[in-house]
Amino acid sequence: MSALSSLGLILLVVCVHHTLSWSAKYAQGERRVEDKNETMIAVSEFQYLKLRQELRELKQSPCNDLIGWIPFQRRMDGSVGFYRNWNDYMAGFGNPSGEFWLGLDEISRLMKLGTYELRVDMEDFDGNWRYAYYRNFHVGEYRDNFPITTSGYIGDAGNNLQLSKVPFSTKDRDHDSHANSCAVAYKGAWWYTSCHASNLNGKYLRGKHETFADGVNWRDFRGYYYSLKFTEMKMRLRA
Ligand SMILES: [Ca+2]
Repeated sequence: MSALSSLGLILLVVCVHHTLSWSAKYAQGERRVEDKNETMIAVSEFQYLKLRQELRELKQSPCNDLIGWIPFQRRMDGSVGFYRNWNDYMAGFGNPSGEFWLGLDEISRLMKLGTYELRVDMEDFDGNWRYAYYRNFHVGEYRDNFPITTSGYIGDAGNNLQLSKVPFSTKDRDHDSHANSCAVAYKGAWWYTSCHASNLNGKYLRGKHETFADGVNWRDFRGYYYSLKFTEMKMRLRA
């Protein structure tokens, strides 16, 4: 093995180690794990500031491309119900190692650290993978109902989440621009306009479905009558 490739390997190992240990700390400290009888894991402000500092340091390391992605949504087996109310979507729910939603409060809080990019990975039941990347990703504050702004799409899934200041809606909080409630009509919770080109918090319907646009849909990949097998949304600090 040449000196150069040895160096590359060492760097890779170090980066993977950094990434895993940071992810584990983040999962322990930052995400709230849902359990009927357990209290939510609370994080002290001190711990939070420490994690923020670590994230900043990692961003400046040579591991830049491998680290720092913060998953905030995942569907993979239908084990967690996603047709939930506003408070659940604010607080977060599910299992960080499986299906979960990190929570709008937390996503919004992380925004205070700087400028983010977004990546959405998805898979259908035939093993086809697609992604959508947005160079710019922002979620606003509670008082504005956590509006999303995205731009700078690159990908092969289709540009189905390019939005500007669109507030979040749930079945009990209709902030969409449709006369009725998109969240109720399409059994999800999302940044609906009137109504959607993607619905990743929709019902986990396992592939083809008869009902219109209420599954885990990404329009330009498998359309409004196909519910995806896997989706993951993740964000990373850019600057
Ligand atoms: Ca409406």
